[in-house]
Amino acid sequence: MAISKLTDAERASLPSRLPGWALVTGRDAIQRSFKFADFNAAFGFMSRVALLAERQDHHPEWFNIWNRVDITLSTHDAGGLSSRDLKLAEAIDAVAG
Ligand code: H2B
Repeated sequence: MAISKLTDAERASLPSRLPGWALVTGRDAIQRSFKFADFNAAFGFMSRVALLAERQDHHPEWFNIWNRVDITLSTHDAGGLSSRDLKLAEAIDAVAG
């Protein structure tokens, strides 16, 4: 079962649907950077995101340095953005509060 990439209409809705996220230059992906009070808060966030990513069977590419977590989302099985990335991004935003 192939996963389809986002349609042009879905892409056009990105800024209003996911205002905190930006398209990655040179790649069909979205990214957002999160900042927390300290490493403990950042890692707690990552732990919660890890659990929901597992539940969705959809996983982030991410980078953490102390209180900062940079997340990139793209669907490897589709070779670009799909609705799975939007669903995960919305869930991540909800976890971040
Ligand atoms: N995560 C992301 N970001 N893209 C995928 O295509 C993907 C994934 N595929 N997590 C899933 C796992 C797939 O490899 C497993 C076998 O369902």
